[in-house]
Amino acid sequence: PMDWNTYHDYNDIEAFIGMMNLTSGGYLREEVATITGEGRPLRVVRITDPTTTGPKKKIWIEGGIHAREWISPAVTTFLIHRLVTDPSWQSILRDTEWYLVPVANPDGYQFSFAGDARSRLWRKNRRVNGVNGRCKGVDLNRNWDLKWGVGASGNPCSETYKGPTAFSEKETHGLQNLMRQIGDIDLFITFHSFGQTVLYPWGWTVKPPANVKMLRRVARKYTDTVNQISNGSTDYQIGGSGPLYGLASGATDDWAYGELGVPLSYTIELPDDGHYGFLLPENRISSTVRETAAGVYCMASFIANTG
Ligand code: 0X9
Ligand code: ZN
Repeated sequence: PMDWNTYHDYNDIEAFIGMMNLTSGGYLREEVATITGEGRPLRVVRITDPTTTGPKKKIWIEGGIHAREWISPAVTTFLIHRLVTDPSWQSILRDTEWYLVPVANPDGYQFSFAGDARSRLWRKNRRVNGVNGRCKGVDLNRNWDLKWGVGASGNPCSETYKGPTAFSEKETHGLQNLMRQIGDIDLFITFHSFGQTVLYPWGWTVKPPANVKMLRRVARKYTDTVNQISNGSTDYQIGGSGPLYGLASGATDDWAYGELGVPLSYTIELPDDGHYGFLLPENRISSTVRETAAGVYCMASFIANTG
């Protein structure tokens, strides 16, 4: 069964989704965005209150696009659990529709559980590149079709390999199809680690986006909540991706913002601040997922209550 005191591999997460589906009383619907190169279904769950209809605000949450960032799927699975089982989260489901991708990179994520030091820090998917496939994997967060290629690598051996073409990968291609079908998404968040930052577009340029004021305002709702819940121990910085992390194109957030037109699009770099980095200890999972969920709830209720 699922818990938030240990990290769980993709098999556990799939079993958890199946269980949530059975117990959700029609609140949860499973979709498969694509089948990955290694044959895993890339699962997306939709959660809403099925008894209320009419236009609802749409929230898309992506996790686990980078294999080694294990706290990210911990957060997305915790959000699913809250949305399905916590009575105080039920009312927000009358006005919102959630799409959650617990693990956007199932093959890479599963590989990172192989048990040796080299696989634990894997980032990309597991595509076999070139003729002999000496270097595996495409960085799925450099493969989306917005200014594809800027600040990304053309070398298959690089950690930030952009792939042979934009959307060359089953994962990104399948996810963008589903996102386009769903259409007018109001809030997009992708969870990464580490660094404790809330990043908004753009990643491909240092120029600020048109609605930067609003982007910062809604980011503050998240950071203020997390700060409060954690008694001041988890503090986040807010800024543009390009200025704060360096130019990098082909990420989901820029595509959602620039191509799909999602007005509020964020990359949240989860704890910690760099001491443990990707190897956040298991005894930090529980507090991290709790404070993160509170921050997301605050953003979501703001969305639910505006125009
Ligand atoms: O570089 C990335 O893909 C993200 N950082 S990470 O350390 N988790 O790899 C940041 C992505 C920020 N967004 C854009 N550059 N568009
Ligand atoms: Zn990442």
